Amino acid sequence: MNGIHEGWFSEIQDDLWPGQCFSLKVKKILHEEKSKYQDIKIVETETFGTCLILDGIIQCTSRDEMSYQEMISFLPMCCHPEPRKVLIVGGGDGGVAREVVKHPDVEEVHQVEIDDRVVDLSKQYLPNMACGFEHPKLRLTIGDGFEYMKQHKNEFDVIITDSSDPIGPAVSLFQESYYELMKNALRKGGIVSSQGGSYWLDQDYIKKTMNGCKQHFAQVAYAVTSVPSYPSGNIGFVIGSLDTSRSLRDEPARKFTNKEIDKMGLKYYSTAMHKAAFTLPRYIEKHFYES
Ligand code: SPM
Repeated sequence: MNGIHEGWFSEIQDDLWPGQCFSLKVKKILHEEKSKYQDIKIVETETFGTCLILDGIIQCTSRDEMSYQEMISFLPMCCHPEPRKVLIVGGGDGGVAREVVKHPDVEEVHQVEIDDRVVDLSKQYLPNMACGFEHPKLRLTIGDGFEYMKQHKNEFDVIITDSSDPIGPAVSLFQESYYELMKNALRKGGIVSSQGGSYWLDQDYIKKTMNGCKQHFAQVAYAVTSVPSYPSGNIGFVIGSLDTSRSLRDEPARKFTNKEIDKMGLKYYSTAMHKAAFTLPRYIEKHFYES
């Protein structure tokens, strides 16, 4: 059972999104293998371009990946006044690296990804994302993010965790102990941004993750973006800051003009999108911030 039936891939996950599934019509299976860590599938779809699927869950499609990769990267980088050194945990397709290196203040980007097969296959089948790995600012380590951070204390201005969903080994990336580890790897005033789930599906889980973050960070906020190929069509980021001088949900510390945005090649992120991302439906705002 590879999730493909009569030419359609269906993302069925009874634990994470029971009773619903998103399907994509598959033109061609480009690659399938079981790496040391996960089942990897890359398919060419009829309408969403090339799609990377890990353990039966869509990670990105070439049609809509930019909304996730730009927002998980530029939201924290623009909440920080001067993000010079950035760490990416996960992100094996290279799309987050591709975005982070665009910020003019960024001098060094370090990335730690556990599965070298995802990196190699992305270079082969997703070159528009994996181009992030070729940038001279980027240093990639194949290894475990927990171990990497234990050895790199007080080093980073921004840490971005581009993980899969909280099931199996990725669960630990949503827990309080992970936020403690990230806090220790940050410099003064540092900011973290992690894949946080969708408020349509994971309201209580997001609240729990935010509470874990709150134990170690002066501020925590949730920002949302729209990704049509993810279940429910939206996904958010849990953002934590060690800085108390400005609110995460106010104006960004760094504002780019639309001309600068276009020059960087950003398609989704803009200062206006940044501000909008922190605006949540009233019942969600109450649940996340007032209860
Ligand atoms: N670089 C892109 C990798 C994407 N990582 C996050 C994938 C999450 C997919 N599932 C979303 C479900 C939301 N509840």
